[in-house]
This record gives sequence, structure tokens and C-alpha cells, in this order.
Amino acid sequence: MPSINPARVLADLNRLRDFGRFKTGVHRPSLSAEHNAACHWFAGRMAEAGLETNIDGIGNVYGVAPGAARRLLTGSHLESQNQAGWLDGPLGVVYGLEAARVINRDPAFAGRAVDVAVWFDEEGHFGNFLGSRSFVDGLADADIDAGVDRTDGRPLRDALGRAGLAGKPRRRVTPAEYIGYLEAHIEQGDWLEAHGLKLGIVTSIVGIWQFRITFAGTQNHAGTTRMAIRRDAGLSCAELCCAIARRFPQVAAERTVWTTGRITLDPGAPSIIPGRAEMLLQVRDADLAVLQRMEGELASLVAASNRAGPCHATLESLRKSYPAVMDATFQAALEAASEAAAPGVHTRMPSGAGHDAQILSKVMPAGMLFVPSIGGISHHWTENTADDDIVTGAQAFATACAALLS
Ligand code: HGY
Ligand code: MN
Ligand code: MN
Repeated sequence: MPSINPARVLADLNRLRDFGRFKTGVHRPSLSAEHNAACHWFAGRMAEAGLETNIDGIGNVYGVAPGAARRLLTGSHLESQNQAGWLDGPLGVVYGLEAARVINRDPAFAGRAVDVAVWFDEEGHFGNFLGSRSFVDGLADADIDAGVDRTDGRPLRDALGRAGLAGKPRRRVTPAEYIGYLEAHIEQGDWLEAHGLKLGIVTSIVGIWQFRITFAGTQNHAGTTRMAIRRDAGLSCAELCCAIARRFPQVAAERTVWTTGRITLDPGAPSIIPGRAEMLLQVRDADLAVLQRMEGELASLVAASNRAGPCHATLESLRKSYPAVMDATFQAALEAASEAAAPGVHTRMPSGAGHDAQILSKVMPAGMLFVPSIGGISHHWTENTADDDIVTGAQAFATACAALLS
């Protein structure tokens, strides 16, 4: 079985940390200068490994081994959440590159190869898995036209143009082009660490349903407007958050989670009653029927808010990714490789985070491998994984790639 180069894996990961460094993490939003630079640097590393590289019209970065008849696709993403961690994404692309390095040039794997993809915007700065969806099922141009940066409102088309990608064709998967897709990722939770485990074989990936609820009230003076006649959009928003906190636990399943990640009050001044409020709510579960049930409950709570008044709430569905089950053969290969790399300290587990693997699983067998997150922290600049665990994961990943290509 192939042996990875631990120092090279750690060096690539730490080099990627330089692109948008923020405290001990990174701030590398999609199509930022730092993200573009990281993608170009990584394309150079793929070229050094003998892969033919290309950045396509949606910003996916591909490394393709020339001449192989039997291919395994690997990958993840290089943009980060705002002011977040250094490993969420980069771990998977570096593992894929390392597997390509130790397998593609091995005469024992003649005619077989590992390709690597860096998927654009997994973190959803502009939309819903735009990069991997573009590769898998084409992604309508209208979705790109509609994309705006959720932080600064930049149109996606403008950002693509500034990155030199305007008008470039977008690569689309062809049937049977790959035997499947394998992605490594940090767990982003504390299950592995809490149970003294080193590797997680992912069984399923949650669906993420994202909603915006907007409250229309009446902006007015905070001092002279009598309490009895106020239409305070901020208060109505807070009351819905409390109603959700009371009702959702009664209808949720065991692993259902929900988060109000952003509340915006307009105009957001202490002496002005907010005339408008907006909340972004996200619900996640691995069961489609549960997601549908939670959406129904949300609609009921919004309707109840409107019956009670005094503000009017509008519910919008912003994005829906669907749950995915990982391929059984790929899970078995990952489990065998995990047993070889870390005997007895691995487990099968669901993913509470969304990943591009759930998009790729629509058109090919897909599997995922997790490594521990220290303290279960992620989407925060303190996100980290011990070097030894990074190296163990890289070895298990390459071993699984080789087994699947054998
Ligand atoms: O939010 C997620 O599940 C992923 O980390 N973007
Ligand atoms: Mn990620
Ligand atoms: Mn993430």
C-alpha cells in the first residue's frame, strides 16, 4: 500500500494557512483575493505532481492525471467561512493531492489514477454548493446570475469577472468518468475526540434547509412612541425565535439541529424602533421527512405570529440541500484503511455538516473520512487538529484510494 509523506502533507496545509491568515485560522471568503491566490498556488502544487490543471468558469480547480483509464475523484474546498478555521476544506484537497502523488506514479497502478477537485463555494458565500453542483448537474446560468455575496452583496458575476473567469466554460462530469468520489474532512464536532477515536467513516450527510423570515413593522421614535401603538419588528423577531425554541424540540428527531445564525434590525439604532427585522434560520437532519416536518412547523409558527401581530412576517426558503447516504463499498474501503492506519480507534458516524460529497453522490459512489477536531470546534479561528491525527488521516485516505483503484 502507498506510504504518504507526512512532512509534505503538513507543509502544504501550513502553507495554505498563509492565504488570508486570521489569528490561528484564516479569513478566505469565496473569490476574495486570498482565496484566488490559494487556488492558484494549489493548482501549481497539483501541476508539480503531474496533474493537468484547470480553473473553470465557476471557479472549480481541477487536477487530472493524463492518460488514466480508471479514475477516482477526490477533493474538497479552499474557501473558508469568515474568520474561521485553517483545516475546513484544505484538509480534503491536500489529502487528495497526497494520494495522487503516491499512487499516480506507482507502476503498480499503471492506467489508474487519483484526480483532485477544489469545489467552489462549499461554504455558501454566494449560494448552495455552486461548484460541485456545476460539475454534477450543470447549475443553471440563472443561478450564477442571481448569486450575491452574503456578506457584502457583491454579484457573483462581478466576482468571477475580477478573478478572470468570466466566459470560461464550466466542466461537467461525464457518465462513468470516475469510479467514485472520496473526500476527507475534519469532523467539526467532538464525537471522535470524546470517544478517544482517530478516524470516522461517514455513513450519511445531513440535508441543510435555510430560511429567511422578514418582519415588517413601523420605524418610529424610541422615546415619543407610546408602547401600546408600537409595531416593533425586532420584538416580533425575538418572539418567533422563542416560539421556535419552545416548539421545535417537541417535533424534532434525535439529531435534528436548527440555528438562527443572523438577526438584522433596521435601521439598527438605539433610539429608533426597528421597522424591519430579518432572521436567517437553518435546519439540518439526515432524514428528508424530518426536514419537511420542521419546515411545516416553521410555517405554522410564522402564521401564528401574523395572527398575533402587530408586525407582518414573510417566510422564504433560501436553500435546500438533500441528505445523502455514503456508498457501502466506499465505507468498507475506508473502514479497512482506517483499521490499518489506526487499529481499533475508528467508527462509522453520520455527518452533521454538509459537504460536496452529498452532491457528488448523486452521480457516483461517494465516501467521506473524518479526522478529529480538537474540542469539536469549527467555523471558528481556533479550529484545529493534532498533527499526528492529520498524518494518520492522510495515510488512511491514501490507502483507501489505492484499495478502491485496485
Ligand atoms: O455548514 C456546513 O455544514 C459546512 O461546513 N459548510
Ligand atoms: Mn467544509
Ligand atoms: Mn465549513
